[in-house]
Amino acid sequence: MQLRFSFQQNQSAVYNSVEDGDPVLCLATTNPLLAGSGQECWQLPGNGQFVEMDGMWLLRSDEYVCGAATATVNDGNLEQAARELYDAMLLHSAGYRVHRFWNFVPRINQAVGELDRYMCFCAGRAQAFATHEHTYADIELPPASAVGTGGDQLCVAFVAGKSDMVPVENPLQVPAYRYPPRYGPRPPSFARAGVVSDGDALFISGTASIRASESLYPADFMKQLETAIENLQAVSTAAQPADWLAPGAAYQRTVRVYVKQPQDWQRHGSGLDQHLLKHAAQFNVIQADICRSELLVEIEAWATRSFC
Ligand code: 3EB
Repeated sequence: MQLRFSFQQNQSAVYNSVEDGDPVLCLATTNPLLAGSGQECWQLPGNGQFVEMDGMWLLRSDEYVCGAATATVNDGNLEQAARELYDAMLLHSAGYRVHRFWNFVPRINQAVGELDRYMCFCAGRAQAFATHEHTYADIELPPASAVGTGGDQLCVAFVAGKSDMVPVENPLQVPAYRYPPRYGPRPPSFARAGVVSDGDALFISGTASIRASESLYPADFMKQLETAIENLQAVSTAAQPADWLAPGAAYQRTVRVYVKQPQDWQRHGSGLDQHLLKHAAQFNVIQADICRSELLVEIEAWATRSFC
């Protein structure tokens, strides 16, 4: 069974199909592709069954469940929609451990009264986690990413498994779930990374130019890229073994880069090509707004010892 992301599509949507007998759950988004194949595949062991529940498509086997959904949102209903989608994901992953969440928020930087859409999204997500706090205390939150997308579809996806996932924090950053209130009434609910204990896999959340809780180097793409990479290295070091992302290591890597302004990638992307992407088994660079308007780039990664 496979969870797949497909970028630069005409509209955001969830599709399911069977390819050579293998069930594929696909989240398509409109985010333009700047480099890479345009697809990211998460091959999961087992032969899952499709189930549709609460407006969400799930693909489920004994060992794994993944899910994806979209919901039409506007300034008025985004918080509630985020809460409902997270309620559904937490409900339908019960009995498994969520290893990773993904979020695409339409016009993520747009102001909503005193707040912005990302803060509204965080509020709804935090409310859903609060109702499941017996399973998801702050220190047990899974890795995630949350970036912008076009149109009006809030898109979410998750992977959960029976094996445990141990969250990892970045010593250079305040845990996101402890961000001070100036970043929004409810802090973001995610861990910087996670190690799947028996799966030999490391998930690194979306990682940007943030130290402690402050954005560094507004308007300087190269410095932001450098800071994001230092953060990637710091969190990989915190997750033992430290060499998960090193070029020669025995891991297959999937890297996804979100770039706000395509011209930044065109001018400066080659540095990243050498540094990180050249050694990746699959990678995509897609255009997306980042959750704080001053941030220009965010990088996430997934390293596995055995790539199916
Ligand atoms: C940050 O570190 C940058 O809200 O799920 C990165 C990863 C970011 C996940 C989320 C947000 C999220 O705060 C943004």
